[in-house]
Order: sequence, then structure tokens, then C-alpha cells
Amino acid sequence: MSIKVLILNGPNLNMLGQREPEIYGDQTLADIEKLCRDQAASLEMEIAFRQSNHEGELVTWIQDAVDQIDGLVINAAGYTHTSVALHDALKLLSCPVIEVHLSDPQEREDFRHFSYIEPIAARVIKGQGAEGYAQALKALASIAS
Ligand code: CA2
Repeated sequence: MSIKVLILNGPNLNMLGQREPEIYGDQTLADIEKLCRDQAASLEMEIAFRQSNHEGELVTWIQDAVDQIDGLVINAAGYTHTSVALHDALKLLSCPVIEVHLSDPQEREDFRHFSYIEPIAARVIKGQGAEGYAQALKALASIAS
């Protein structure tokens, strides 16, 4: 049976490739989705890949995933540093959660140093660019199987 993984992307990540390539790289979110689909195929994983600019929509998707998935990958973007609501929603899941960031928030402004996701995460992958998403899927394959 294949592992089911939900990949969630937070606000502004739909703008990737259009601004700040020196920080986030030049790949678009569609490129990252393709990279994830290729990696998932080689790991025999079933993935859903979503992005929202709305905190409540992300919360609802996490709630809907309870008991439906084997792993979650989340780049909560700006909500990483602000969202108690996402922290609370992620606590509903019994499957492993991997936190991903394209850049390394620890090496940037002070307000990016705290993460509400990290206490829930089995692993945090940061500063690896788009490749971090593929690493997250590989990590889930070894944890969740
Ligand atoms: O490095 C990451 O992946 C971040 O999660 C990206 C977030 C940032 O708030 C986090 O601290 C670290 C920002 C995503 C914004 O993406 C943009 C893409 C293109 C143009 C402008 C913003």
C-alpha cells in the first residue's frame, strides 16, 4: 500500500520565481510540485500538493487530513512565525510532520527565528531550496513506512 502524503504551502509561495530569487531560488511553485511528484513516484508515494494565502484554509485542510494521511510536509511560510492556529491544528495529526523552508530562517531577520511548527515537527529541513521538499518526502518514506 502506498504512503499518502499531504504537502501544504503557505502565503506568498504562489509568487515564487517572480521576486527575491537570491533568497528563494528561481523555481516556481509549479516547478516544486513537479519535483515532488517525480520524487513521490520514485518512492511509490501518493501526494496532494496545495497552497493557500489563507490561514483558515490551511487549518481546514489539516483538520480534513486527520486519519487520512501517513505524513504531512508543510512550508507554512510567514505563518510559521505567527500561527498558534496552525500549531493547534497540527497537534490533531498522529502522523509525522516535516517542516520545510527554502531559505534558512535562522540566518535571516530575528522575527523569523521562532517557529510555531517546529515543536510538532519530526524534522525541520531548511536552507536547501526546492530540494528540501524532496528531502522531506525521503524522510517521510523512512519514518512513515
Ligand atoms: O524560506 C522559506 O521557505 C520561508 O518559509 C518563506 C517565507 C518566509 O516568510 C519564511 O520566513 C521562510 C516567505 C515566502 C514568500 O515567498 C515569496 C516568493 C516570491 C516573492 C516574494 C515572496
